[in-house]
Amino acid sequence: MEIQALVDKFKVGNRRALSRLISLAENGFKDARLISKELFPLTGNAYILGITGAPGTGKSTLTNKLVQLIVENGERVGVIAIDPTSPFSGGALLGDRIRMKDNYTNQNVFIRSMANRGRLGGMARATKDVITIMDAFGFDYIIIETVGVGQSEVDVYGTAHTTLVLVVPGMGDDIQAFKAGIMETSDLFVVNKMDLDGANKMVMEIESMLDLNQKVEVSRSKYENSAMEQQSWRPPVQKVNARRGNGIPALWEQIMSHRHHVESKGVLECKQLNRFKNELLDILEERFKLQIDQILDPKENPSILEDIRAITERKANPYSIAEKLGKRVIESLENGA
Ligand SMILES: Nc1nc2c(ncn2[C@@H]2O[C@H](COP(=O)(O)OP(=O)(O)OP(=O)(O)O)[C@@H](O)[C@H]2O)c(=O)[nH]1
Ligand SMILES: [Mg+2]
Repeated sequence: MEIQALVDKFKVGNRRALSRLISLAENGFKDARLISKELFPLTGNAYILGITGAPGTGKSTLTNKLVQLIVENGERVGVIAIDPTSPFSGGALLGDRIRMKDNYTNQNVFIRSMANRGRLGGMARATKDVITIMDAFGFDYIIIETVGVGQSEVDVYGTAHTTLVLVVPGMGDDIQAFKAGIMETSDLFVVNKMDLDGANKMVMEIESMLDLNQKVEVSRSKYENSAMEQQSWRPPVQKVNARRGNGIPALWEQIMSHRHHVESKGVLECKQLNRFKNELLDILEERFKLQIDQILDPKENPSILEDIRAITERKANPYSIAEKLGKRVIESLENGA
């Protein structure tokens, strides 16, 4: 079968097979399931970096610099750009490609942009499959770049080992824009564009926010045990100029020191717990949703029309019909439909 043949090529390092498997996993739950079965056992070696921040803060520029550094260290890196500002035409995606061009043909680098199909959880189930596939391919690092708005940054934090949040000078005035959540979803703050006025002010504002945050009760934490993580790790704040590369080696040292923290203090177990709990939720949601869609589709299930008629004629109520359909969803899941 096709997937098996691709997997065989993938295992000997064929990049086209890598690309193709990613597309298959992105496009279909069933293929994703088969691919995971083949490739998941090969994973667990990649270190995952998340990079979030508002549009235009320099995430792609920074990613490019980190990619260069990783490759210079003799290691391999996969990049996932989630929801570039304009996914299908011109703009950001093209920009991303141009900025990342130095590395584009390099065998040790693989870059993939993906649109986040408006899924509930922000970062799609598919993104997690792409991580699995890249990890199995043997990348030492996987960098996930995503615009830090709403759910996606929380989702990245729940998946990555180390999450960087980018800010730029001038954002300081609306420091309130840092929702309470951002403190809990950052391992490291990067003040990019340090060549612009106000970089030091920005650093100070973040530091004082961190001071404040340490006093906030830990019970608000969205992540199990993350209170413990947060207590023993105060996110450093690093100034950089991602365009010219200033501060990048220092930033890398901070990342490595967070990596050391993660790997040495049982933090990894907490991260894994959250990460795979989220992944299971994504898979289950999608699995159930597919089945529910089928049962509500008159082409797949003509009797749904009678059920709805019964509701419109007030012979049944929506809850009783939903209960009946729910049982059918579970039956069809049990039959492996
Ligand atoms: N002055 C200055 N400009 C920078 C720096 N880093 C990046 N830029 C510029 O900021 C602009 C946006 O950079 P990107 O890397 O595309 O930002 P992004 O966060 O990836 O943007 P989106 O993916 O669209 O959200 C580009 O014009 C960069 O050249 C910096 O350190 N200083
Ligand atoms: Mg970008």
